[in-house]
Amino acid sequence: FGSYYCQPGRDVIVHLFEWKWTDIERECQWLADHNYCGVQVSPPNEHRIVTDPPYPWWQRYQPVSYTMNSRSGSETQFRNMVTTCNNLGVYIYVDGVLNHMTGGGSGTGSDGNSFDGDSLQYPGVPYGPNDFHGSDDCSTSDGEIHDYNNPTEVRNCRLSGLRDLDGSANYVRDVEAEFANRLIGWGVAGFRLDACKHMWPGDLEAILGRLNQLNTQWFPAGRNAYIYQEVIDLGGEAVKATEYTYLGRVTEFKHGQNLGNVVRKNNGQRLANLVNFGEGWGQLSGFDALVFIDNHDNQRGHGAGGFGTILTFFEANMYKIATAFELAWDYGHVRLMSSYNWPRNIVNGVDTNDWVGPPTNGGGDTKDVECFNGEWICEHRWREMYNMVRFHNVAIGNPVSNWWDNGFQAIAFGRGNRGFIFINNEDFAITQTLQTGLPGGEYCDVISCDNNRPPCGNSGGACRATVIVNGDGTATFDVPNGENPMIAIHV
Ligand code: LAG
Ligand code: CA
Repeated sequence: FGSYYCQPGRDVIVHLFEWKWTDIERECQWLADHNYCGVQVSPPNEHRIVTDPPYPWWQRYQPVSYTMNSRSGSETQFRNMVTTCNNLGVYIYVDGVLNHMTGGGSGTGSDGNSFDGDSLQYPGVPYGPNDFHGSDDCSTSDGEIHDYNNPTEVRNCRLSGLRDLDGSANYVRDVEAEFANRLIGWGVAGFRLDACKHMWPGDLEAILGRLNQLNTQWFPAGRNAYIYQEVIDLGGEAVKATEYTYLGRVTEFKHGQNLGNVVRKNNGQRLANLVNFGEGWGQLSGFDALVFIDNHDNQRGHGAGGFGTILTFFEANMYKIATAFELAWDYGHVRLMSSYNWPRNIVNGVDTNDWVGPPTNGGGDTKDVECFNGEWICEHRWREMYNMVRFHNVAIGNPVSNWWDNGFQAIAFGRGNRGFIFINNEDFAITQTLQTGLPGGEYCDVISCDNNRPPCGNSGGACRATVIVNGDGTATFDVPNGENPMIAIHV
């Protein structure tokens, strides 16, 4: 389940976090035009509606049933989105929450079904007490996970009070597979599976073994859904990411942590150290890894966050440097984050507004997306990002070549005869002649310009000088420091 299907020349997926289905449906044309492979969407099934705090984003990680009315829209809107996007060759990856249901308390979910987390009743599924882990398989006194050195506790006890499903039960496996197969039947291409550290690999294997193949209206016959499992493994815990790689890809949280530390120059880190980035840094095999600079959790200090480490749109310049490296380098399957703004307020290392949901029309009613209005950030629409997505696509299949560094914070490398990038994270500008490996000609810097070949486009005046590659492949780079201190060229 670790191989994914994209239109030729596309590879990168983007998480349109908390976007409504109608907005994603509209965005797919833009994504197709800019060569994105697909979209990760927020959990589409019925969830708890939390009012204290008011309508946090995390209410969607408390399933109430597997029916399809959520904060992002209705079943009809979801299906229309999948159809439209698939017809454009942009595929949909669903965030699947299979480990648990709600926390304690009772109420009505986003699709009108009742739930009672205290008595473990979820009639909309239906699930009852027998479908959950209990004191027979979780031995902590309060039923919570405390000891991350105890794998049984991590899998069978509750994560933050969330009612923990018993994935060894055939009924639970059948219900979850039926849900996934319903989505696959509508044309969904795969799943980000939430909280896999808290599920037994064998239970996941049993659920995945029940999955249908992708809908042949859009996909070649015999294709499996693409599965990437969320396992936070920064080392030092009992559960390892490598326990899951036989099933599909696994989120590599070390990737964004390492790149955040390097670009921030934490602990004397240098860009030059990236020469063997990836497996050489103790990360998963690139063929097993789903990689990202930040995700919806760690950008706000949840799940493996760290405000001095993880880069986000709040530190746009460093974020663009890290993302440009990630997209130019040859490691892992890249997922970009597309965020909404919120009043981040870090007090003693905690964001007091870490719960704040997407822009609303009042209450829990999400506003339509309007990129760059101060509310929706749309990182995937930043020129530096989508032009580097293009660089990435053009470079597929070509290993890193012609590495150069100054021993400190300046590096440059190519991808065969396809592309070349220079990143200057020093405090001074650099002029340097290098072998690019590219065919001779005139290239535009795609970090600052609209096009890769003349006419470069002025991109609101940002466009910098073109780069002349000589017949022997050499070129002289004048790379500024400060804002966008990079030059990237590609065929
Ligand atoms: C994940 N991956 O493993 C998601 O990426 C992450 O966003 C989910 O947590 C988590 N696992 C469970 O699906 C999020 C928030 C939590 C929130 C949880 C459930 O990070 O903070 O917990 O979703 O909504 C919240 C409260 C807790 C409370 C719990 C149960 O913050 O204080 O105990 O709900 O009521
Ligand atoms: Ca569990």
